[in-house]
Amino acid sequence: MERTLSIVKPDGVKKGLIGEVIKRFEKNNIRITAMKMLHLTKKEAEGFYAVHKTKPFFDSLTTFISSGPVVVMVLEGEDVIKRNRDLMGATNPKDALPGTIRKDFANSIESNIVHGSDAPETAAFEISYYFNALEVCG
Ligand code: 3AN
Repeated sequence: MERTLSIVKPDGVKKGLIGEVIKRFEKNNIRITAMKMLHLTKKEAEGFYAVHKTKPFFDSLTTFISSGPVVVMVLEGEDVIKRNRDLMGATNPKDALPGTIRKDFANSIESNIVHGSDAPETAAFEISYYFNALEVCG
């Protein structure tokens, strides 16, 4: 059994897509074991995206993710890291396959509706960034 972190980003919340994203998880047998809404400060966003600190898009990315409320969730299931990323689609919505969340709803590589951990190590860090052990039902 694997865990991953999902975020409905500020553009997803503004477009009214929280329910749509959750529906896709539930339809695909992905269990939600923790969930909350929060509005990150710029500093909190920088801590979360620290791996991208040297990238040219770091400032813009952290400004965007702290621009409004987000919904963070822990997802659980077999092979859930990959299965969530398959549901999300490619980072750039132009490259995303039909039927994926990003193809269906995202505007750009930055405003791309959802985040999902990309490996077990990043999932562990990202889950612990938002949730303590008591907050994850599992
Ligand atoms: P993903 O979210 O698909 O795992 P990452 O981890 O490569 O993608 O990038 C993290 C976030 O940084 C992306 N979700 C996207 O919002 C943003 N991002 C990635 N590449 C670019 C880029 N070239 N220009 C602007 N934003 C980017």
